Amino acid sequence: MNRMTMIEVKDEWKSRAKIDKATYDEWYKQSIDDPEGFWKQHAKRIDWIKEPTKVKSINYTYPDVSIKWFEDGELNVCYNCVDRHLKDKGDKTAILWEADEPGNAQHITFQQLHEHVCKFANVLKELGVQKGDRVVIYLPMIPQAAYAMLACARIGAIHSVVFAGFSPGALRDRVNDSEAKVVITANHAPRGGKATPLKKNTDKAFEGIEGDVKCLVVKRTGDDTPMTDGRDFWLHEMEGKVGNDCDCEPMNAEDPLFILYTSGSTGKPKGVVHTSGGYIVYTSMTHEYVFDYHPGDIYWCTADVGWITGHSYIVYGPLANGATTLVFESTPTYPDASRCWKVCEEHKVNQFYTAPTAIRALMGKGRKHVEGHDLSALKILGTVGEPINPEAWNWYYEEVGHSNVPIVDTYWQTETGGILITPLPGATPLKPGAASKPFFGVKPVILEPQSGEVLEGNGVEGVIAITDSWPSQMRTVYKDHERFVNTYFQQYKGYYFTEDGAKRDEDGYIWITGRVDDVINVSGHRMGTAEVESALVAHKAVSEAAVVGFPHDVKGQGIYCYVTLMEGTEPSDDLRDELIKHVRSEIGPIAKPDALQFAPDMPKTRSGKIMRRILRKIAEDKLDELGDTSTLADPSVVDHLIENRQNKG
Ligand code: 6R9
Repeated sequence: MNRMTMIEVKDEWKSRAKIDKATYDEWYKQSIDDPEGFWKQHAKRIDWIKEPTKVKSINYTYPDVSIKWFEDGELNVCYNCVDRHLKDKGDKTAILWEADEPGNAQHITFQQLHEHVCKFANVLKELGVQKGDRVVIYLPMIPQAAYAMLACARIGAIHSVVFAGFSPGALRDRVNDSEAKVVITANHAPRGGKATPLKKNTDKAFEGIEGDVKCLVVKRTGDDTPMTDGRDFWLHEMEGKVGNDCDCEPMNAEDPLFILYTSGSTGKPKGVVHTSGGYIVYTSMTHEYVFDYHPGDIYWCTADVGWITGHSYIVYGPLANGATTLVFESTPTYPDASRCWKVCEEHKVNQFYTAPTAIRALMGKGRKHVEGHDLSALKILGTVGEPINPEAWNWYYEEVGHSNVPIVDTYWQTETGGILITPLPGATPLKPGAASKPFFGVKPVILEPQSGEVLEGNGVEGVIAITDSWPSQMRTVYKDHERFVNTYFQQYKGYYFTEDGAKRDEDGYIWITGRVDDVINVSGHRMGTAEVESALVAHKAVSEAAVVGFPHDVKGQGIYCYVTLMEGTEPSDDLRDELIKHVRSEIGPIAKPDALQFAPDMPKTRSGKIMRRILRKIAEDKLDELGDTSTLADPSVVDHLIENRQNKG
């Protein structure tokens, strides 16, 4: 990589930042040389009921993997996010809610947050929820989503948030897998001027939900929704029946805080389990230093609470720090592409954290939407979710930050709970497109993909793995520890394997090159190709399906499907539309294929394995990179596929 593209840390950034280069170097060294001492010290940022005496006990030896942090400590995460701020920040805004329709913002103070969360927690108890029970949260971006999460944390229930854009089928599977007691939803979910009938989706999911599961409904709009007696309860009615006080349940540091399902390369989505102590230490600490959060700052992360970014950097990290966190119900393009900048101007947003796909979409709408807005309060810009192309990075830096605001390109995963690799605004010279440097306590290595050998030094490329643990690492796959161990610890022994490719350049900067498994990244959302394939083959017309990603200007990657039809079924445009709609309704709008090609035959090896490499190259129009096709059972299949390539929209 060209050293010329490096942007030095400006004096202004240095002078306001909590961590300068010398501090970064010193703390990083300490965190690696003496992790016990380092994390014992930094665990003090949290209020413990019983301070931990043990810091870490980690075993990465396959297959006996076990990860524990602060294991004899006791705390309550909700207390740390709410109660402990009441004394000196009670009247300060905790949640700044920006509703779908502009001009309807609401400020919820820490005092009010406390009242809402206590009531909510009492309602859950009234519905029979106890410590350790699972609660599914299927809500749009409304304050009640945060109340619900914090209420669970308060009483020791384990929440599982399901993205409100997911289909009834996806909701049903997650409720059943986690054996939840309650599903929390809203009657309607307004977004971008349209309202999704969320409760209706939930009703559909309930047709396949096993056991005695209750449904708690938030009245977001005036619209009515049918309620089932004995199963469905309005939140506002229940709140009228319960008291205002609710004690915080003392939790062990290793008690689960939440489950969050995420896509993998095989099978069903995995229930990623995060626990209490290490998670809140690490998310609050990264939030403070990566975003250089200072008391009084207005912090905005545009993610959805349905994803890990919403958990760690809208709700838990910021609130544990007593920050004002902006919760955004709408989309960056509603009512037009200036929405984000209007919100930044109106609320004097200091930190703005979004995804490359949003930046590319806004860039595509032109600079006129940014121009003329007073963005002078912005101190930090952030990105997450996928590699950011330098063009989008430069646009963000120049048009939004006026070349005066550092960008933190934060690399991490659902599994890692918090940010692993990122520049720090006062310490790290910036390179457009590079996730840059490890956060404290994180020891990344680049491995040679085949041999697993560690590639030392700079100027190397391979896959990225992490030596040793950090406090917010996932602990297990819900009800399937073996899957956890096999997915992340089997291939490269002694390391946590991220399933991402990466390089370390001549300056020691880390660049993430993307997934090396069958996961594609659509608008920053992880999608297992296997999930889309199984949705397709669930349709009666389909006998076989293969799904690959291709580069997409706005979404990062798009979804390209190859479909073999059942004997006697004729391909047609109508059937193509029907299959695309089918995937959309089976999984959700984010899984809608961008192209679907009928393939009478798939390119297969003689042992019957579909050669996805070839399908990928065809979808990418890289016909000169098809490579060796001689091992195919029938090489002529490829010509047919090339001739019938589909327009990718
Ligand atoms: C937080 C989140 C994780 C996958 C990850 C990687 C990609 C995330 C990135 C990035 C390059 C960044 N990813 N941040 N790639 N640069 N700054 O996104 O979690 O939804 O689990 O996705 O996203 O491929 O493995 P999750």
